[in-house]
Amino acid sequence: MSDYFLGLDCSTQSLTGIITDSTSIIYKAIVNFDKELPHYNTTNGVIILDDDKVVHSFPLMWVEALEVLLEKIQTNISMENIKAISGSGQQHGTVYLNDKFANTLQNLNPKEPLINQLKGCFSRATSPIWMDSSTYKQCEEIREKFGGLKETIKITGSNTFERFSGPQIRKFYQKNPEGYQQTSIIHLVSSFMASVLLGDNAPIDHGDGAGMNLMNIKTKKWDKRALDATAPNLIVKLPSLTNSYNIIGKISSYFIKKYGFDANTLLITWSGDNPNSLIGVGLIDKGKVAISLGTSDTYFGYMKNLHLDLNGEGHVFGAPTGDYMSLICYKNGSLARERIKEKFNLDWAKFSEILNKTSPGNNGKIMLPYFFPEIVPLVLEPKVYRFGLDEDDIEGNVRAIIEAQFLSMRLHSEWISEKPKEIYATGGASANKDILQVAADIFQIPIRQFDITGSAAFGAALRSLKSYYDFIKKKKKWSEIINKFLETRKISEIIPDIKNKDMYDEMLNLYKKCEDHILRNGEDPEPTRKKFIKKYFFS
Ligand code: XUL
Repeated sequence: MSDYFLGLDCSTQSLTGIITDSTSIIYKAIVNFDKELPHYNTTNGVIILDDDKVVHSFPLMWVEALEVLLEKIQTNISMENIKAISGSGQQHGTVYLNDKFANTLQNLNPKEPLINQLKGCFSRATSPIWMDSSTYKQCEEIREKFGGLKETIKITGSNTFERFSGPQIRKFYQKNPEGYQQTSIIHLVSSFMASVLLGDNAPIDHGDGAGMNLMNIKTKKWDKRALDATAPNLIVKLPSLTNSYNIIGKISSYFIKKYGFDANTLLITWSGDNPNSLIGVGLIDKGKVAISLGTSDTYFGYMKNLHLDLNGEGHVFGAPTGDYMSLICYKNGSLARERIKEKFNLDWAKFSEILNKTSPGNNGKIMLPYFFPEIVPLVLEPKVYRFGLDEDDIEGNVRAIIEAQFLSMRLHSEWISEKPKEIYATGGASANKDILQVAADIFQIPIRQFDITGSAAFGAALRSLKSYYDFIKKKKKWSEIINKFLETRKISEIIPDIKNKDMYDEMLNLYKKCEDHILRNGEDPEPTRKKFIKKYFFS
């Protein structure tokens, strides 16, 4: 009988489950929220409240999705073979629960669906998620209480960000003090889902905890200054913090009785999707970074020693290995690419064909693609800016959005001092070789493309495998685990075209000028753009 390991990923648009044995992926299932749970009326997994800055989702929908997913898994897999489970959640999202939560979890009835039993446990029906950018005021207030930008970063690993949990909690406390009062515990998406499986309140790990502006990045404990700056009496409403590799208990009897799990199935701490992806793509040493092209686009890397971005655009989180990771996050990821695709009625094949046939550098046509409020650089009012680019120019717009995304990543990742030798690509759009070619050319670094998407769920499965073998005293090194899987996986490498190097070095400077002009009243980029066009496109 093989040992199986289950990794779950509760992301913005779907819940994914990946089951592995100790060398390969055995099974994968997905529940898409919009399609399979249409009664929540979400669009891309979210609902927009009040104005487009307030973006929430339904914690009960995630719970319902868990049951739909487990039914799918149950019909395909022998559940009793699953030795350990871990998981991943979209980062920063907060779930507000009342004093019934723990007791309800401890007494779940396997004959009743989870949602019927849990629906009375919320002190707030919806959860603000990472796409929410409505807490500018709270970010300013908290940063001021910390003593400014640099102090905030030194204490929590990041500037205060609109989507981070601390500012979101402060907003809830200010707007709805009664609701805050009735809240017994505030979970992250990751610790909430882990609690449901555990049948009790689960801890938050150092990876996801660092995305709250509440955890001290050096001591990895809740920071009193941060808690005091955020909301009163917060310490009693937060779960404990723990290492991502800790075993938090065994699966609750509800799941044993209903889905046939073994009573000894171990539950490993859940973490955020980005820390899980770090493991899922195999970033366990220095010199490599990953780009994840999903609902959010992220750029992240493993970090042995703490190195902060004192300019305040990047983040440092705990890594599942117990070390650190760097991260920058973009809201204008796949949803922005889709805006362009839909505007011109293209399918992805046609989109790729255009990318392929248009010239690198786009004849000097540039876009700043803020279809949605942006995190890096901070843009609160969405607007798309075009330089020398007509709104109806299909080819120009297709290339401009992709070039803008990677120029921005190259520009804003410069604080992560070490220049990577290789970039690993993951996320839905990483299946597209033409998009990755643009990335390789802009960074002038080879890009490795993997044959599976779902690196967060996969990373969670690998984390559960590692903790299980550590537990049964058959310790395995991370490299040993990851290399076994890599052997069975098809990986292709996209090589940068060296002849585009100088042009993209100069275009980076031009892109920065465009950004400075729009966002920081910098000088007009037109003269530089004209020179650039003359040098590279009219010879
Ligand atoms: C990271 C971030 C997003 C979410 C959703 O800081 O906000 O990547 O984790 O994927």
